[in-house]
Amino acid sequence: MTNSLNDIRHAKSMIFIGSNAPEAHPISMQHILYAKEKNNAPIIVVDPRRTKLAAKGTDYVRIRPGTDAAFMLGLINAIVTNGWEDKEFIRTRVSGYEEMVAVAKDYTPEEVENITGIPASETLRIAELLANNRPTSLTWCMGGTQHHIGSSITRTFCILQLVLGNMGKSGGGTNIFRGHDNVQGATDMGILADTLPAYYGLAEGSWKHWCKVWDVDYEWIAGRFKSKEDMSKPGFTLARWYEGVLGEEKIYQDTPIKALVQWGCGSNSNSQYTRVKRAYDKLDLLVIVDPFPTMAAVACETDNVYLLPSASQYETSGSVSSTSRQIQWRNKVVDPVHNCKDDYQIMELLVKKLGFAEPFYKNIKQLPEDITRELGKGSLTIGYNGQTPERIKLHMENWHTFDVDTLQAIGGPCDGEYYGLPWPCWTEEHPGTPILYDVSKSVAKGGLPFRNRFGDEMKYEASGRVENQLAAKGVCNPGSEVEGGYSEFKDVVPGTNWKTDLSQKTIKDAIARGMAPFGNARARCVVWNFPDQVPIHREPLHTPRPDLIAKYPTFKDKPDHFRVDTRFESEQKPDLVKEFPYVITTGRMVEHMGAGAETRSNQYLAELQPEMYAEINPRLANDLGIRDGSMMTVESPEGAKITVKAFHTERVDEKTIFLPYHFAGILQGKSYADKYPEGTAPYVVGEVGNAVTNYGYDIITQIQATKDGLCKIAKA
Ligand SMILES: Nc1nc2c(c(=O)[nH]1)N[C@H]1C(S)=C(S)[C@@H](COP(=O)(O)OP(=O)(O)OC[C@H]3O[C@@H](n4cnc5c(=O)[nH]c(N)nc54)[C@H](O)[C@@H]3O)O[C@H]1N2
Ligand SMILES: Nc1nc2c(c(=O)[nH]1)N[C@H]1C(S)=C(S)[C@@H](COP(=O)(O)OP(=O)(O)OC[C@H]3O[C@@H](n4cnc5c(=O)[nH]c(N)nc54)[C@H](O)[C@@H]3O)O[C@H]1N2
Ligand SMILES: [Mo]
Repeated sequence: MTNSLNDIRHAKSMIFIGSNAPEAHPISMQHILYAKEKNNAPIIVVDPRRTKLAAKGTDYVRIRPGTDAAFMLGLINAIVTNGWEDKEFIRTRVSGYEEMVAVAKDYTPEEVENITGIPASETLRIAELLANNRPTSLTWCMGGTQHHIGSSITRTFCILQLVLGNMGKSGGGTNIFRGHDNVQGATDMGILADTLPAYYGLAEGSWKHWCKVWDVDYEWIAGRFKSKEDMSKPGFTLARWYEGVLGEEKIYQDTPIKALVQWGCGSNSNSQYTRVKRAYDKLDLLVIVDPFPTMAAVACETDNVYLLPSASQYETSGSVSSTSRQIQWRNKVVDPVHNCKDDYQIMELLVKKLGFAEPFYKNIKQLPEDITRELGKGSLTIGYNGQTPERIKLHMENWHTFDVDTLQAIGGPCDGEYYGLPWPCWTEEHPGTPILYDVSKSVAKGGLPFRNRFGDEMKYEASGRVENQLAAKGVCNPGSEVEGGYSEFKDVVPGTNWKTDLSQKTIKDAIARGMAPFGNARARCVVWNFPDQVPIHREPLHTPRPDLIAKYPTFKDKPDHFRVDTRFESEQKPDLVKEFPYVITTGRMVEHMGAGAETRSNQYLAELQPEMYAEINPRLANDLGIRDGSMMTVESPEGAKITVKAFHTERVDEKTIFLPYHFAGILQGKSYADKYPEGTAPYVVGEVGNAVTNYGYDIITQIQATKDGLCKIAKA
């Protein structure tokens, strides 16, 4: 999130794309509805389903799943054609603009109508609405990401905001509502297949940086890997770990995966779950660390399964990072019940047993404070160094002194600081950065320019044009020594840069000179190392519109994509829609969480939503003889079939089926309810929705495409 939930209160308009906040982020609604009432700000909802957010919105745009990039490029086209772009912002702070506009010019409102199903007049109307109501706060969630071109789609959202000049401004920004309470913290910590903490990547220099932070010998760590090459090679992702076990697709490591530790993972969250289940069955060892036994624990046919019941968040303490980049301290409410151990204890015991405790724990004396300290020391890239446990706790104790509109403390011990010291918080004196890329404040007071990466100049492949990547003259934070763009800071301490200088002299030096350690550059519309340098529309792999494949084909197949071949072109079969004529999309409801192990075990929530179902349009249902409340089947092109209750609703159109993915305990009709250890079965079991989600993964991140597959349905 570039801004914060609270900052949405300042928006003059809001656009939500693939986000259903009343169900998935109910707390955020207090700010959204505040802006609607106070500023008369329109709420534009772009979603294939007429959601609860659409019900609270002023404008609802029904879009065909997976076509948001086309809609965004269409909005940009309409904005530029009418001269509504923010010319000064673009001239001074954006790069690759000409190259991007050259792409957007093909996305006329009429072409967008053909691709997305949104009437051309609607695209023009929404463009005008955004142009007349600046700044717009733009939010996207999983409806924007879970597609094979999810990374391109999300880039078009950012580019739209650049074109409108809505970045770095209160009430504007790209505000991606994150998932779990600490998922921002988990991402920042590097729980990904291709990065060390704080997005340092896996290159040798990154490992050496973290080895210095951890105070362990680099060569010793390197010796734990098969080879240095292996050490720098991204691992399997969570989306496709099971391919490493099954060995049915070509994998890029010597031996298959034999043991799996799942730590706080609900299991039936994986798409193509029947394949996933086969991988569980094939494992030699499965360890599940979770307060609840998950679907994996009961459906797995392997004998060697260990359930380590961990304590919950209420039984332990530590720092967590919110969607608004704020760090908060979570206090223990009660001691762990039932002799459970908390996650730190389980990890420490495991590390001890494996013989790594001595090198890794030598500087961790006070748990969990020292973990926060260690992370802060190394996470210079995103400015986690100013948020000491002492400062975070002081904010928690004095939260009543912070203003709800600005997030700034008014008087008291945190006077002038922003709540939760939102990162980057560069030093122990820094107040935190409430809005990213805001050049109206000094860097020392929480301002920031755009970051300089990949050099100071760029030559565009398509046009051959060379462009300076630094911000134009005159654009800088107040008090900046250089009155315009500048490169990132390096060699203040010889041989280091702002990201690797652990003495933090480089960062302090930059701030003392009124400058940002990472430079002052332009936001890029062209990313040279992505397959689509300027994002474009590509048809979903399993598309209901095969006539569009020729013009908007998917990518070539991608070998060794996180250690496994990933199909694109060879999976985009034009005839599939004949047998599987309906679009299947999946998502959330407010009463259940994720894979549902927790919420289906809560008697009150279970009572509110006791049954797996499929949303189906009444016209389609009636045509197929499927009565409201009767059973229907949903079948995937991969051959999985589930039977669920039909829920007639106009929320979905006549070609789309929606499934919640929170249910488990039953897989293709087979119940595992009796397999739960005594007294632990959830109140509610149901068919795993992910059994019928389709093949498909993002070309960059490999996120699973669970929002735009095809299916076949029938009366059960
Ligand atoms: N109660 C509850 N709250 C949760 C969660 C939960 O499970 N339960 N999960 C948390 C997590 S981990 C996350 S990531 C967030 C997710 O929060 P959201 O992303 O808001 O939730 P979803 O229901 O997955 O998807 C949002 C919307 O995207 C729409 N959509 C689907 N395909 C498309 C498309 O192609 N284009 C567009 N524009 N829209 C599309 C869906 O119809 C849906 O209404 O929620 C978090 N909050
Ligand atoms: N079809 C479909 N599939 C999806 C999605 C979708 O929209 N559609 N969304 C995807 C998204 S965005 C996400 S984030 C994933 C979520 O997928 P998961 O992360 O697998 O889902 P959760 O149910 O949130 O899993 C969290 C688990 O952590 C456990 N837990 C809770 N607290 C603690 C703790 O303190 N310690 C430990 N060790 N465990 C704890 C819970 O009991 C639960 O089993 O699902 C993905 N899958
Ligand atoms: Mo998520």
